[in-house]
Amino acid sequence: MREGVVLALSGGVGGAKLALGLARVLPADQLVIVANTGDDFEHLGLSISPDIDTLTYVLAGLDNPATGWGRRDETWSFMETLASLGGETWFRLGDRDLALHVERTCRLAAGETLCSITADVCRRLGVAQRVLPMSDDRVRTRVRSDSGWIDFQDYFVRQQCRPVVRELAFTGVEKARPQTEVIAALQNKVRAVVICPSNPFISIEPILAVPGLRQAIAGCGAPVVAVSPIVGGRAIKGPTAKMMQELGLEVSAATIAERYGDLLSGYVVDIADIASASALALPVKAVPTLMTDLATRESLAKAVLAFTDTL
Ligand code: FO1
Repeated sequence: MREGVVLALSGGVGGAKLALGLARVLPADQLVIVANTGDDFEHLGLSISPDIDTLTYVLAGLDNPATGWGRRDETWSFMETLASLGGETWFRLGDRDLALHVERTCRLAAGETLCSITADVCRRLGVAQRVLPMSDDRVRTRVRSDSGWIDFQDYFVRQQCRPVVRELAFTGVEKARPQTEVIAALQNKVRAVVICPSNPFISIEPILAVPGLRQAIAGCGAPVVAVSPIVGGRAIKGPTAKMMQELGLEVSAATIAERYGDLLSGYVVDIADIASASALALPVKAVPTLMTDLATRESLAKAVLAFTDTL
């Protein structure tokens, strides 16, 4: 087994599931999770980082199991009162979750970096793994639909992924610097880079688009393995399959691997998709990839790590 840390790239609810599986099978100091920040946005005057928070809550065991985002055991007095005042309530902010957004907003305004704030929140919530934003600079995913460009959360939440996606853009990414701790981890001993089963277009490609990051991953000397978010030709959650159709791509596990191109050393697909992936010119491992509970999160993590160790 190769020495070093496992670096996981994650965004959204699906990615956080495998991140939790990896966290349960690896010592905390051997797992570094790089979070997508393209979903971040300013809303109600607050700086909101959904993919960082989803990862943090899941690793802290505070996540809402029904939605995958936000906190469990929430109360909604803020939202109810905001509604009575005519405020915008399409993006649901629970009372406890709200405190994190307020605190992050204050600390960002005081000049603290997103990475530093995230590390402190993780420490306070008892998360021992490192959750690192892909960059401390502002990157914002936008979607071009038939009625023009819209911000990601407007597309994803307010319009519930209804608009047809013609194009995606990660505004600001050209000027974004990769988070220094991510680069440092990649220049240190790396056992494997795991691309979690997130939506590639909105959760992983923003990370790979940060200048220098894709090259640092490709050059880290460790295998890079992606886990397919498509199972049996379908996306488990979210707009991945719909986006693929709208972008004119075949909805298959193979298409995702082709999207990542020569970055991949190997690819993990669900048993249902082995035929689709068999035509790929790279090592493929077929295992059950549906993560319905803690045991399947752990077993997938173990299978992925065992596979990376063979590459
Ligand atoms: N997703 C929704 O579909 N509806 C919501 O009201 C919502 C609120 C929300 C609040 C905090 C947070 O961290 C995430 C939240 N999400 C919500 C998820 C968010 O849209 C993420 O961007 C998705 O999980 C995709 O990454």
